Amino acid sequence: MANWTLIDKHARAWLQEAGKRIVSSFATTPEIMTKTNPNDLVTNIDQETEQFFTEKIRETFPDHHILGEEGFGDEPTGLSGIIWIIDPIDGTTNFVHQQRNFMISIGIYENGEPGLGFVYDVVYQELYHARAGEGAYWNDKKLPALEELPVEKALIGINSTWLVSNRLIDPKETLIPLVKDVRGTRSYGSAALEFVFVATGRLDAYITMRLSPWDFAGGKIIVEEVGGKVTNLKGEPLKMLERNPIVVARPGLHEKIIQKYLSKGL
Ligand code: 2AM
Ligand code: CA
Ligand code: CA
Ligand code: CA
Repeated sequence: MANWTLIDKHARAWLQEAGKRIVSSFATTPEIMTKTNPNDLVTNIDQETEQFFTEKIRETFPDHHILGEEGFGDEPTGLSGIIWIIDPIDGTTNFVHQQRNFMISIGIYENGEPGLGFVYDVVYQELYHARAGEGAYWNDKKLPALEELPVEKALIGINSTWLVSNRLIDPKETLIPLVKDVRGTRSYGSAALEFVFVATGRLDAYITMRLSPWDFAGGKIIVEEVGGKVTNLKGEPLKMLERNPIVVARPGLHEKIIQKYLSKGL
């Protein structure tokens, strides 16, 4: 059984240090590169931050496994043992264009079961964290359990690209009717930020068609600790080592969004 108290202590210290380094990097221009397409950015700061965590973890917990977006981890093929799933900068486009609205996201699992979740806003120094079974926190404030809310009163996070025709969902029968029925929509450009906004009640739901494990691993633990639901579009559990379409929401609202809207397009 993992020593979660010890892991938590180190993870927090490393988050603080990594955060300071990222903020100091604002003094210089980052080196911006593209990955799969011209809008898929990565910078030397994403890479250096992931390397910082992988070095610390390997030094302190040599038997732990690491899955990181930028490839400095060990590309685990299974979920056995303790695995750190790391996104060094979630919201790289925001990092490059805005110097804010990006997060460090870390989810730590043991044999596929949640252990610790961290989403850290390094600019505003706001830490969202959860330890499985012990609740979730925004800095030192314990977050209350999420309550139900009707669709008509909901503020939902959704990227407008999913409302135009795309290869993953037909929006006509699903997302467009949902967007018409809700109170409002928002798009923040960082999946981890949108997850913790659901956990704090600043958003009531977040829907996205394709997230990788590092985008959701930390936020999922935090949302579930306050009673929020995190599934694929059919209400099934996420595959922790694959890309997934995702709906995150308050209890009740989650089921309603799937039944009344998303199931119409499946
Ligand atoms: P990233 O910044 O770590 O890449 C909004 O773009 C959200 O989707 C961010 O959380 C972003 O994470 C994630 N995302 C996943 N795949 C992406 C891609 N190919 N291009 C841009 N953003 C991507
Ligand atoms: Ca990326
Ligand atoms: Ca990401
Ligand atoms: Ca990233």
